[in-house]
Amino acid sequence: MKGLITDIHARSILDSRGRPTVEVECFVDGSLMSRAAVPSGASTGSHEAVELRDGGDLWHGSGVEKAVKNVNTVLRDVLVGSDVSDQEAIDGLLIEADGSMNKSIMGANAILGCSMAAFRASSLAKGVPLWQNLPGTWPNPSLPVPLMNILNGGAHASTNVDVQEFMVVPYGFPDFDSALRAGTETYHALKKTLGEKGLLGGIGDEGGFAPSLQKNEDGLRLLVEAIERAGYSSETQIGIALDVAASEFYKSGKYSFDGREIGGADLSAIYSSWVDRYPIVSIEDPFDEDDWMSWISFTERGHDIRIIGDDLYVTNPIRLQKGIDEGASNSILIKPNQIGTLTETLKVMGIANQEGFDCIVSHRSGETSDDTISDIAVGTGCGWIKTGAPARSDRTSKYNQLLRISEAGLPYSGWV
Ligand code: 2PG
Ligand code: MG
Repeated sequence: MKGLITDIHARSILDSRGRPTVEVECFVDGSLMSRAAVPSGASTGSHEAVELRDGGDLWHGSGVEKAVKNVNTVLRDVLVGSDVSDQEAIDGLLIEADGSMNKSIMGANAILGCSMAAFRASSLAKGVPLWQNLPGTWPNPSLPVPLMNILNGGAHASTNVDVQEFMVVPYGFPDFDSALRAGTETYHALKKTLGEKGLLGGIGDEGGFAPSLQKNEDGLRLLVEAIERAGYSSETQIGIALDVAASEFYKSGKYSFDGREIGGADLSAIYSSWVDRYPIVSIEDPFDEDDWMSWISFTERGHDIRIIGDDLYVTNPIRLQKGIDEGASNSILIKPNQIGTLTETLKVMGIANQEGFDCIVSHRSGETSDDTISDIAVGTGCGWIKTGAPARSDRTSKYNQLLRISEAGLPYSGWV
């Protein structure tokens, strides 16, 4: 029989923040077929699958030698001999070899590296692009609208800005290429504006600018100014998405926001006033990951925006089901490393689709040049991808892969 996994090999490489991460190679029928690298978060949800780190002195505790060893011993042994095209069986073996509820034994970083490397290998073995090789049934493939994080705060920058991500969303364009260009021109317009205001300092973890601001709302004003300065309409062409990542500033029932300690209802009121006055298309993690009541009552307000659960759902089917049942949001962020295998990631997207939730496929703040998420966003036809600023190779690798895929003539998702 052909198409069998004959070897799996992992090593530790560096991610975009200069921390170790896992890279896995998958060999099929004796030849190297592909490799995949695992990303890593900074504002991680506490309910995510476990990323195994070594602790100790080396790499200040962030080494991944244990995860690498798990791949090169236990996981390699269970995968060798498998049919590389049977992703569900491969992921089933990986889950079984770990045996825990949260992948804490082998490490979600070890497991996801194997899962993605096998997926990439199977596409190569079949000679089809990744986006055409996703297991399952999906809406028609399309080029996703990018959520481009051009102003970084929160855990991704060393500034006073509480909101983690201010993103531009170029939805009003006929194709992906012109949307990407418009978002990128807006990024450069923002740079000019920040320079003129004496606010141009460093860059955050996702390639966006990282100024200190008097108030969080200033970020919204700056983005609208940049959109218009770049020559686009903030009413019909480019909107704004926020990732507040509110778990990062929540403690003992209070949110520490703009220098004040406030409750969920006060924070909701701030968001509502922003939605009324700025072209906001989505807000991610507006509240803490376990502050379900605030999520539910904000969603009940019925704003015509996407309310996206990231730390809330951690790409986990049980938490997503709770959110669906309780009306906690209307959209979910999808990060493969939060759950640990491709099969489970797609399962969560399937549940979301069925329930009318939108899926936004996402990178992590610690990334590599691995661009698998671009193909996942296209192949599932989900319509949205969040993958940072249009700068730094760890971010542009995803945009550049979308440019390559766009040559296949797929439609641009645009406003949906
Ligand atoms: C997020 C992500 C990616 P991190 O919160 O959505 O932007 O950040 O990877 O640090 O969790
Ligand atoms: Mg988030």
